[in-house]
Amino acid sequence: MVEKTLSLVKPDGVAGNHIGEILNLYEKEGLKIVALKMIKINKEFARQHYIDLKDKPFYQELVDFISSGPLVAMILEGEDAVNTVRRVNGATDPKEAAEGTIRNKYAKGKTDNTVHGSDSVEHAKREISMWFPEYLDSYLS
Ligand code: IDP
Ligand code: MG
Repeated sequence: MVEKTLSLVKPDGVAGNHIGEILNLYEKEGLKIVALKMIKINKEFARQHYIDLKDKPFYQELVDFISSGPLVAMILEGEDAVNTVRRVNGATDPKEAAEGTIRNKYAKGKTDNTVHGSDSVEHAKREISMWFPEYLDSYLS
């Protein structure tokens, strides 16, 4: 199935100069970058993005981190895009991330783990509509 998914290069990935390498890894997997922007989000937007994790002990730390500096948001499109991005990103904890994955290469910690990828097609739709409302009509129709 051709799908769309949302990926973020988190503030640590931007600060570490890894944007180009990360885009390259996605493109080499055959994923198409169909929307792309750099922004710094506020805490309210961060809380909404991670609303499903609101009861986790690390929620506040996560909200503070993801809103701490500029990040790169993109919509990626391709066959099995949701799972492809999550495979290329690697496990949440960089210590458990497989060799060659983005988190294995660049992530320093469990919170500052360099990238985000939507975890399902349903969540991807929600996240794309949040992060790219300006593309909603053309990309989700
Ligand atoms: P995912 O990004 O691999 O889908 P989730 O469980 O959805 O992982 O968690 C969202 C984000 O919250 C992670 O990418 C990471 O930044 C942060 N996070 C997850 N688990 C922990 C933890 O145990 N401690 C601190 N931060 C965490
Ligand atoms: Mg997740």
